[in-house]
Amino acid sequence: MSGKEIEMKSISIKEVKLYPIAMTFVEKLMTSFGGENFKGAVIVEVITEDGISGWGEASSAPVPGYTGETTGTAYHILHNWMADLVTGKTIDDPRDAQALIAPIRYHEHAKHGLEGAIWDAFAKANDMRIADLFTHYLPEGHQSTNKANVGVSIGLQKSNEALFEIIDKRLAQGYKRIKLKIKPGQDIELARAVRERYPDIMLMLDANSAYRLSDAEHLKKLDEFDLLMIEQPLAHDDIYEHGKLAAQLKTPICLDESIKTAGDLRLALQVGAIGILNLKPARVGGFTEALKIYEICVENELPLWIGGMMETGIGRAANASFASLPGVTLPCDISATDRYFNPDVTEPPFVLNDDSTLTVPDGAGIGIEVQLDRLEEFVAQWHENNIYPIG
Ligand code: OSB
Ligand code: MG
Repeated sequence: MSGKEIEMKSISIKEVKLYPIAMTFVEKLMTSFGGENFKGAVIVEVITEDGISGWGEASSAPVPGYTGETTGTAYHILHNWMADLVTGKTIDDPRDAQALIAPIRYHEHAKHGLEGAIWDAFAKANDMRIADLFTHYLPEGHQSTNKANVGVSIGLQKSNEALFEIIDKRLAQGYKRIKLKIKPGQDIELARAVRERYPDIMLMLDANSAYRLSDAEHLKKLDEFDLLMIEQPLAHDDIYEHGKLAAQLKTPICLDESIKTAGDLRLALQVGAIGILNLKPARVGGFTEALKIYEICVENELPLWIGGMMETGIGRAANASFASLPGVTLPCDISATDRYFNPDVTEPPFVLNDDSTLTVPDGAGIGIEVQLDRLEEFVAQWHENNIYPIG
């Protein structure tokens, strides 16, 4: 019997609790749009009538750099608008949560936080892993592999020596794919130096929208470094010009910021703007949209990996679960817990396996435990530092 015939138990949402938090990073991530001193997030707890707690993470940063959202806007939208749309509702298919919150336009990270908590609660109510719940809503044959293939994302550094030191450390830890941030002035020569020192590593670059189409000649120089891909070279809201650039580069173009919906991906495929997709459930407003996008990638044989927003263990566990699906074909930006936080809000930590994978937790839902005392400490840290004012 296929999983599809299992009768699912519905959940009724009694309450939504919000925890705006600030945490310190073990290692910051400097990108072409800047860096953050603190990790900001709004942790979302959905409590069901049966007393089950589901956990989600709205992981927008304190500053509107990567997306127009901030941690503050996520709190504002969740607190004043979004929580009410699901409170008191009964859900017999977790994909229906997307429609309940659809009257609110944009605010993908906020939506992902609430939707993720509902997916977790629903999986727990049905005593199954969130990874298996994803499989339930996919065509036959998309069982979790129980592991996520992962790499690590390294920020811009002050010197090549500082960069080499971090790369050495990450390779020694066992990461088999290295992603480096670039920006104008820290790009071609940086890639050359790294490639000379590490001739055989799986290497890719992420520009976070730092270039224009008129930089095509400059970007073509990257073709000689055998890069796995270049991520989001052009504008965050562009698809058309990425198609023009892709026609001139040998290095595959991976889109990140540009793809916020399944429709965006269809358009990018149509105009030849995309060779690889970085899918972040947070960027596309949750797992329901992420599953639609996953299916489009499978149908089009588009290489796919799961990106990250430096999530706490809550977002990380869900992302690792999604990344264990077989249509995810390239190493993901989901590193071990010690690359980001010490301590995290969850236990146990994610530890890198020898084959550069993370193991999907066995437990129901996201499969790891939220540490309420630590959560409260990080809420206090947010209040004390007024890191992302909401008023
Ligand atoms: O562009 O992929 C990005 C982190 C925050 C915002 C944007 C990006 C990133 C990363 C790190 O590159 C991914 C991670 O390890 O979580
Ligand atoms: Mg990126």
